Amino acid sequence: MPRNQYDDCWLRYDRVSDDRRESYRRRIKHAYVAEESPECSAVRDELREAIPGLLGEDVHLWQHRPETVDGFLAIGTPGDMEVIKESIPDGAVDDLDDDGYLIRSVEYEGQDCLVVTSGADQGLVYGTFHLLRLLNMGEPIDEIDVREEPAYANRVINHWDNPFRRTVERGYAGESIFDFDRLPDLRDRYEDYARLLASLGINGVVLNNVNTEYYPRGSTNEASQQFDGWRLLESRRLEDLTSLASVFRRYGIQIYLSVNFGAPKRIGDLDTFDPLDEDVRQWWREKADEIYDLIPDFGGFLVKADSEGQDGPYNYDRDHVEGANALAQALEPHGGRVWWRAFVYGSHEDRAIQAYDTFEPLDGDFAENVTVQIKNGPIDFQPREPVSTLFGAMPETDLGLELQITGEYTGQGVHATSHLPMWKEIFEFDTHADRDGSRVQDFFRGDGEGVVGVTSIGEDHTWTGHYLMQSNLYAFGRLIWDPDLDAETITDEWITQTFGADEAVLDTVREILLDSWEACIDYETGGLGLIHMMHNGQEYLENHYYPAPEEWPGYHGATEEGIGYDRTATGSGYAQQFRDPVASRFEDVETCPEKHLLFFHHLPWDHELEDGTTVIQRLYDNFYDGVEEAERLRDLWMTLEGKIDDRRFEHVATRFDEQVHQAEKWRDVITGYFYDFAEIEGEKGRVP
Ligand code: GCV
Repeated sequence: MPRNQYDDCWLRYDRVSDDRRESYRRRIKHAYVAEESPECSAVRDELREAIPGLLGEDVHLWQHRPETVDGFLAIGTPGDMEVIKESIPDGAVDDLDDDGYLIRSVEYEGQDCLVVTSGADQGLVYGTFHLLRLLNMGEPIDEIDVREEPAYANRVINHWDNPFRRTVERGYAGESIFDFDRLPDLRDRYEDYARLLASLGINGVVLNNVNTEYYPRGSTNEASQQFDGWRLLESRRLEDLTSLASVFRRYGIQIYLSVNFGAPKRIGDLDTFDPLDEDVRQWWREKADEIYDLIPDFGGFLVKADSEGQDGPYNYDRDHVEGANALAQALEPHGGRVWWRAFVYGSHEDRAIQAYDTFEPLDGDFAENVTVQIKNGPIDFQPREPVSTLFGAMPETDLGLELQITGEYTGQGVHATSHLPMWKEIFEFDTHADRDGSRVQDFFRGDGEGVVGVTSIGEDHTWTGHYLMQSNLYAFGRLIWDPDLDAETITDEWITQTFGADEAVLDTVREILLDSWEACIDYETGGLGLIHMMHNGQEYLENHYYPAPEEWPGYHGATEEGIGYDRTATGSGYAQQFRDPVASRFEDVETCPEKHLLFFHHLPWDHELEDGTTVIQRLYDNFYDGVEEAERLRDLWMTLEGKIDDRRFEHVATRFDEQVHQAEKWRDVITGYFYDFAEIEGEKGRVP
């Protein structure tokens, strides 16, 4: 049973099998944990939580090295403990990152021990969670020798939570977990959330939505404003945040805020927010000083500027460098960082080319503590997009990759869509840009760089609105700790910790998750690179769920002659923003991969693909196959009845029915829409 009214996710700590229990007991029933830091107190709490569940008995936590017991677990830095200093070779810890750690089974003065060590307390938290993951999965620990460091220095979650209203933009799991109005009062849920994140190695959380202001369509009236995250920079709100920061601090997680570029005017008493105005710059400096007095380990600011109604430097004819650097100079004395988003619109008819056009010329001009945060694709988290052309194009700038954990366009937490295969595809993509490796995953490894994920967390008892979608949060954290982990390994880890070790459950859930993304691509887009065919409803927070290709003719380009968007040199030129050989591969219709074909090319409906099938027939086929695949995944889930608890079984089963229903709807609406243009019947009865 979960210890709270909400789910434990992968930190279930269920009783291990009897044979494992004996070997675990020998080294873990007693634990000796360094005393000093907040992180070490979190480690102790986690052991108190985990070990009784796993072993069925309490752990004995020692303040001093236990001499009278047979074996024990020691967690600390070499400086903390003699046992570690003596059992880990000199220097083994010194060359680790602060977040890195070692886990070793050692013999110490005739005792069977287990050591978790690091050069810094932060690494001890990660090392402990790693060990607990092994126990949760029933892995052997008698001959264990682990050395780990994260691939990226910054591993950050972005919340799109709207303070004081408790809504979450593109969140599908109920209200925001953050009750900003009641801070400094804390909720149990904050700590459990921090535990979940730390167990994955996440080290930063942006607490609020990048949209810090929002007016309903057609209105600019202050009183009608619906989002007011900008208020978090008010002095009394900052004071409230100190308690939340202290919860995350214990787990080595820094907090950040999304800030409104117009804050000097909105919150301060200035009549301008021009980034080159000295009073404005001073205002930001004083604000930063105030924040760091309260929260010394504050991470920094995230900014969405000059995009979708947010204020920015363009208000004063300044550019993004001038805007970002004004905030950066204020944070710099405190070690803080500005994460400046590259998600911008502009005058171009093709939105895809905008970010590159805007940001690439600015390479080298951003301050050292600015990171340009770039979505994985040039449009907006569509089920599949080619990667952003900015990756590899700004060698003199710190870059951050923004991924979406929540599923704005992949079923909105109702459909079981694993994003992990998509992320692997993105990470592995070879840009042929000149750096120490040219895959997308190679561009974020500097100290001021990293990967961020827009989260799906909410008040729902599942945290993510769907039990299976917890896997996306898990996968995000594990992948950005180690991008070389394969999708099967990560998925298996999640399933085993979440549902137990039953082989049938493991095989079935793995198949569902790993096949789910391609299914979603097929039934929502037809699998040839089309995007953006969803309904843009009036309810801002709830739209983008249903199909409505008629609302976006400019994105899919359907006409009586053909379909697709010409992004080659004769069209918008997006293909040309890549380097060769990538540019020429996308440019040429013969070499462009089928999965991106209609993203880059506008083709006649009867254009023949390599196997002789026409474009329209392939679209029909893929939409129909997508629905059949959704049905197959549902049927697979149904085989688990009785093999997992009823609560989770029923919850997912109900959502699968809705998923199949929606998949049919997407198929019928979009194939019907295409048929009206093409007037070509589909083969095999695959016609609307
Ligand atoms: C936070 C898309 C989404 C918006 C989101 C925006 C962004 O437009 O639909 O909800 O706003 O991207 O990433 O800033």
